[in-house]
Amino acid sequence: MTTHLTHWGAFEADSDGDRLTAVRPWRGDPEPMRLIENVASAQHHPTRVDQPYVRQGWLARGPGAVGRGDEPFVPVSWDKALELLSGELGRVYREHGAEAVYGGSYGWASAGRFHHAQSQAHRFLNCLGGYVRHVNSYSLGVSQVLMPHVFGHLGWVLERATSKTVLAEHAELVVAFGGLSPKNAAVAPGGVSRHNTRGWISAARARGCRFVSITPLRDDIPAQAQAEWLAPRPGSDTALMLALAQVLDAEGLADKAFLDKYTVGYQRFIGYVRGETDGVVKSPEWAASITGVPAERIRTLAREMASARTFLTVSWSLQRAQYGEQPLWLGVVLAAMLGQIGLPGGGFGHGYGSAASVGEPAREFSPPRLPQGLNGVDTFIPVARIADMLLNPGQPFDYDGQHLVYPDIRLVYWAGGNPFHHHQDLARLRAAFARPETVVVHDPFWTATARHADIVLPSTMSIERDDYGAGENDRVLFPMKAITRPHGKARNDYAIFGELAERLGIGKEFTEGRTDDEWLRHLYEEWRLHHSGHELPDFDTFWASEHIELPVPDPQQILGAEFRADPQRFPLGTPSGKIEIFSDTIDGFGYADCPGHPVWLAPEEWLGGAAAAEFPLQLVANQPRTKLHSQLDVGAYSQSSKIAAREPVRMHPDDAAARDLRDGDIVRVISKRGNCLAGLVIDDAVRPGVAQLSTGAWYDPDPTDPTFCRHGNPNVLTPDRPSSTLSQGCAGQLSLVDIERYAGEVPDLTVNQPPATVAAQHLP
Ligand SMILES: Nc1nc2c(c(=O)[nH]1)N[C@H]1C(S)=C(S)[C@@H](COP(=O)(O)OP(=O)(O)OC[C@H]3O[C@@H](n4cnc5c(=O)[nH]c(N)nc54)[C@H](O)[C@@H]3O)O[C@H]1N2
Ligand SMILES: Nc1nc2c(c(=O)[nH]1)N[C@H]1C(S)=C(S)[C@@H](COP(=O)(O)OP(=O)(O)OC[C@H]3O[C@@H](n4cnc5c(=O)[nH]c(N)nc54)[C@H](O)[C@@H]3O)O[C@H]1N2
Ligand SMILES: [Mo]
Repeated sequence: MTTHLTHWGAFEADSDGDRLTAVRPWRGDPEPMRLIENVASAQHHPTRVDQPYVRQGWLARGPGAVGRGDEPFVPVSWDKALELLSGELGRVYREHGAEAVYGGSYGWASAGRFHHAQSQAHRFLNCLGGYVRHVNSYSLGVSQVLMPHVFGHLGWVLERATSKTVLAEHAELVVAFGGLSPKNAAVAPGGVSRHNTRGWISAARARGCRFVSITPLRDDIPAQAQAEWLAPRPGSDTALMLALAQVLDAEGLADKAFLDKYTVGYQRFIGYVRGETDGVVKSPEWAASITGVPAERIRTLAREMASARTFLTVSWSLQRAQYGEQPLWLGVVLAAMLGQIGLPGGGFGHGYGSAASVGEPAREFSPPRLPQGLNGVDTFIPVARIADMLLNPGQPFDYDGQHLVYPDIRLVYWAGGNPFHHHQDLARLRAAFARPETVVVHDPFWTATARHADIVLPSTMSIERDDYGAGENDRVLFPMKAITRPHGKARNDYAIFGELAERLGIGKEFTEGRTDDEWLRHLYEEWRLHHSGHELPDFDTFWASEHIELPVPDPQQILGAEFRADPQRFPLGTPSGKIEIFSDTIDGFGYADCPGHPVWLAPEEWLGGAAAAEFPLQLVANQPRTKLHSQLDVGAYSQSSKIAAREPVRMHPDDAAARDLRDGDIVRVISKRGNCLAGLVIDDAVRPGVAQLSTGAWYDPDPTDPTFCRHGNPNVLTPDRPSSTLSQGCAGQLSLVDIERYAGEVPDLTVNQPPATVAAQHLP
């Protein structure tokens, strides 16, 4: 048995050289996840890319967008593909410069430190002179920008987050905005060794800790929590939080001493809460009308929070929405008003149910990584502005106090991500992808993005190559030995970039003369030398081992403990060094959609607004339970949750009855931007008025209508609208929709088969 690491956990497997013959969870994992079942079942699926392909029209006519996403592909040899691609890269860099290449290549790719596709792509493009990059992530686009203004660098907030073991021992009340989703905590970037969500929650509960889960879905928290479920209208948490602040203030429950010593700007904020600035007291009654949560429960919850050791956590999903700054900022403000930041079991957290890494104590140092080199281009975009960039070259936009301009992109290079999964308003993205002259994709699978490319190069899966890996904040470093040969003619991204680099005359810079095996050994030994004060085994010993453990200096860490002890010596990473309840910096930007302190701003699409008259259901497009994003959607576990091959959509029995819908119906989900098919699951775990359709179903557009996805990708429905001018982040979590029974004959899917191909000799 060989041990292997994925973003969703470690497993052990046997193989016959070509396929995995037996798979079982890594024996060290106390709460293994069924997502590992997707790997073996997807490996040789017909949608694996078996060899290089070039789009017919691009091959026949040269660079140009006409036919992209529609035309068949021509299988070509590796030699031919690399010749064409190196020629095209040479042309674009020569004629238009590095600023014409978008190489952000956002996406999760696979676990493994060396073969990390995005790092490989960045290193390669940097050797060529650079590329237009992206900043921030789809995950945390708001948090990454907001937190440094109000609480400190996000890396610090996440890495130094209070340990789950501390919460298990000390918290008396956990108030979880967005829940503590066990499906999400299955995953961490780079891998998870020991899943422990149910463990820490059970331990806390056994000690009498109470959980309040504030979400539209009852199952956003494990049953072990025995949580109270409050379900405000999605997008209205800000109002609920303001009312909690109002009660704390009005009843003298706010910790004045803490606020004086550790925060700035409280007076201006609380003036707004009291209604001094706009004449509206943000009372529980006011919030009840916005959120639908009874005023009395808001009032009593505020009192309970003030009288217990209370931990307040905000999921990442709350910030992946229009005005996503507000609930996140208020989470910090409420925790400051309770005065428990830096105390065991109290304070603030961000994403305890969003990823396994949050609440794992920080490692003393991180595992080896591939150096990416230096980017010769300064131009960047906030990651979720991709369609805006491609559609609006030369146009100005604002971001975090900066005035920026969109570049004129001629070539898009993607390795390790799937924008036709992750971006919003996919029909608009398709129009944007019709702008560049050339689109290049490396992927193991025929994803929708690969189908919208001109040159498609087959990458290996991580089980087909040697690597090593450890997840974010995870103390276990695993050797990840190849378990099988590569599928078909697939190659490692490193090998592809290495060959291209040779042809482009930058071979030495890119490879430094090393094979992949030599890189693994080199990076490891360099890293070991760098940390020579620690007992790290040599490479051969490590490679022969099952895993090694990295040192963790403070397993019982508490976010903000040093700051609490000595705010002068350990200031926060904010301009004032304190918690900024009012931010002069943000106020100075003058953005109407994110003023200087948190406020209630009604989103454009929510159940309390005018748009709900036409589209009366709030779609929650959250992360999928049976896969990671779009990865291995053809795998067995992902397929087991489909209904007639469509992605499941869940809704409340009352909403189903009002539409005369039955469990298992194929329905059409409709928004202002598009529509998709889905299989109906009726479930009272969903708040009335809400529909849940997770992301991840591979986009299967109707050939005559790209706004219609036959499979159930919610991103044909979601708006391509930024969180705010401040962060320009992804706001894909929420959208207004309606749902009806699908009247027509249910069309076949095509995305579960490879795209049409034509042989080279049939070219015009
Ligand atoms: N509506 C809505 N949309 C969302 C979200 C939401 O909440 N709502 N969430 C957003 C979030 S948080 C995220 S992080 C994004 C995720 O978006 P992505 O990270 O783009 O999604 P993945 O499906 O993980 O894409 C990774 C791709 O890499 C490929 N791959 C795997 N291993 C390798 C490799 O070794 N080499 C190469 N070349 N390719 C490889 C996989 O096959 C897959 O196609 O989605 C975002 N989209
Ligand atoms: N199984 C699995 N796990 C994953 C991933 C995956 O694809 N699959 N993706 C990983 C990635 S990249 C990321 S970034 C994280 C994302 O972590 P999150 O962003 O936290 O995850 P989501 O599933 O998008 O949302 C969590 C829950 O928030 C609730 N919610 C949505 N809108 C609102 C709202 O307005 N108010 C309140 N109170 N609650 C709301 C929804 O009920 C939803 O189930 O998950 C990671 N974990
Ligand atoms: Mo994410």
